[in-house]
Amino acid sequence: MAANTSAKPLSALSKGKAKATDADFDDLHLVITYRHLHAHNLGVRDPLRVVALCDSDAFYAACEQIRLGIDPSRPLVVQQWDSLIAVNYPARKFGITRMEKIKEARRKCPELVVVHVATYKEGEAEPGYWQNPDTLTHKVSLDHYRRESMKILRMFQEGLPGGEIEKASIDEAFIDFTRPVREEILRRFPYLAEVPPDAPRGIDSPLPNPPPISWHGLGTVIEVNPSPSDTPAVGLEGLGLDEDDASTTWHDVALSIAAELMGKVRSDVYRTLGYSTSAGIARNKFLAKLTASYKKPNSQSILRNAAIPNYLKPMPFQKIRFLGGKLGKAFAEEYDASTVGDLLAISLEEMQRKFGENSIWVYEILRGIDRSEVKEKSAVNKSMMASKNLPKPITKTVHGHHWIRVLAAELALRLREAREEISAFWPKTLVLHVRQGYETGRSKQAAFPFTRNPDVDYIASAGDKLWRELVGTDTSRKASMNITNVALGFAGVEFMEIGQRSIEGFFKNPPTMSDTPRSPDSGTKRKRDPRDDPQPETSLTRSGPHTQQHDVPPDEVTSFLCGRCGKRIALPSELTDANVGAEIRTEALVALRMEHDDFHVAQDLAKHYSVDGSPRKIRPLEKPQTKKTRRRETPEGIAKFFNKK
Ligand code: TTP
Ligand code: CA
Ligand code: CA
Repeated sequence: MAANTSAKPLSALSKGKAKATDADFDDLHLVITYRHLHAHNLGVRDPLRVVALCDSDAFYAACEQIRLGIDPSRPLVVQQWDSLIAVNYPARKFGITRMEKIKEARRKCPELVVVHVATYKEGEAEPGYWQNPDTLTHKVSLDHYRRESMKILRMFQEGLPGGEIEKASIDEAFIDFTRPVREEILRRFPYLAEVPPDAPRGIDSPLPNPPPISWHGLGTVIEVNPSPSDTPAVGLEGLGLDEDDASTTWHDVALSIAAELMGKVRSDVYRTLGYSTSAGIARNKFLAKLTASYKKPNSQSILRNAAIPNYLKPMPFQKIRFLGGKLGKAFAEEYDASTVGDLLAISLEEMQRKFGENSIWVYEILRGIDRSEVKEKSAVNKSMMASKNLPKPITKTVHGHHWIRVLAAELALRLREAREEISAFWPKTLVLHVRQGYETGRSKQAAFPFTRNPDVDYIASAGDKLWRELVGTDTSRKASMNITNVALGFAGVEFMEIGQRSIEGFFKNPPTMSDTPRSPDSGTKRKRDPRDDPQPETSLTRSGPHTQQHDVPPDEVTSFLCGRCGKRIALPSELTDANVGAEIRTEALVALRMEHDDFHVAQDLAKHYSVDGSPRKIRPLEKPQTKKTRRRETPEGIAKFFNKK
């Protein structure tokens, strides 16, 4: 496919309101000009934009394998209670999956190494790998994984100066390579720095033809015209494919440079820390994420623009995030379609007539268009929260102390680590949140006075005080207490200006705080992969003054608080960009809630068949709640596919 000359004006592309044309994937063939190359602020409209998603392979399993110094070729799984949460690749060869029970996994592979995830236990300041941890008394600790994850992220940050990096979950990050790659293009091809005097359209002239690219050693280049039987196993890795025909574009050059940089930092991570990773490199976040799973483990794949159509067309569209639920089903039924290709025949007008204005989002994603930005998340806005879903609810106030201590141990550890990282880090407020049954929960907060030694005892005693205030001390009362979740956390993190005033001095005049008790989640939003942490453990990210220009307005709802697990579930960052309409977000949020509810059902089922042989009652699905979203009227358009049972 030669780069054609039917360039679409950038403005049309940026608004996302471009009229549908017959030529799908039109914007893939944008002619790249000197203006594009020399501009520094095209953002998501940049035709030289390159984004990667790098995900660690079998992450928790790798963390344990490395921690224990186990031979990486040995099959290993990570267990949480009686389920598996991570399975390394050698274990996958035995057909073991995350869905399995431990017993079944051991049956498939008798030499399986099984490591139970670390847990907090009352009376211990540190999480540990105890014998027979029990969900009735212990709490999962993901601290080790979080720490290892930070080490990897730091290597990315150090190894990729100039690249914007967004931590997307505990084991993955998006990297925007656009800026460093542009610099490298100008360094390698200095003749591009000046517009030639004879260029026909001045700065708007197309760049000269790019040089041929040797993809050798850069990863698996997804084929432009794959034969139907093509699988990743017969990719083009190592073939030194020289796409020196007319189809090579400057965007391919950009991808190849990003692949070089990504490959280098991946191998540094592997050599230094031992973690193998898989990356996808493409023109935007959506495609980078898809491409990252093209070939795993320990691999990177590159999706050239020219390869996008044939890569997407055979893909079952219901695999795309947010098209997996009722909306996807409705599309499938309405158009008798199953693949992306099937839906490409549907015009934007037709889609919008049937599914509402907002279906432009679907229309675009099917064509590989995603304008969400890679946004570095500032550590400055962090607060932290430890939470435990109680399989055995608390029915007596005196039983709160056990969990307060367990949660306090986690907070003490995390606070200590945060302070090792940033010594000026100090939380202003301690928050306690409890939930009974399906209620949203109640919370109480208090100033958290500074101490040099914020240990378990210190935090637990402040937590106990909040508990007494929130839950009461009345042991005689025949209160029908049924607390199913307890969360203790820090909010309102301060960064003390050490040097300007002493630490103690700082706290003599504590900043005034709102007296209104509020949920630890109100006014917060965070990004997380809800699957990354099946144990309801929450860490909040507050949107403060650092909120980026393109973020949605702070008062807009971009997340919800799950009434079951107390977790705040947030929209993926692709959807929190202001360019994405508020309506889409509302709908996506409802979809997300359904997805999350499904996750609980799966967990309930797993519990139901627990090895202790006592089938437990499966709770009914919570009705998807729309009241937290801003939309009050009956949802129209694609929304109705998300919130009707
Ligand atoms: P994933 O990246 O989804 O999976 P993975 O890293 O184990 O394997 P892959 O090589 O296929 O990427 O999740 C990262 C970690 O998050 C995983 O190691 C364990 C945790 N996790 C859970 O605890 N529960 C879950 O349901 C999922 C999906 C992940
Ligand atoms: Ca992973
Ligand atoms: Ca992941």
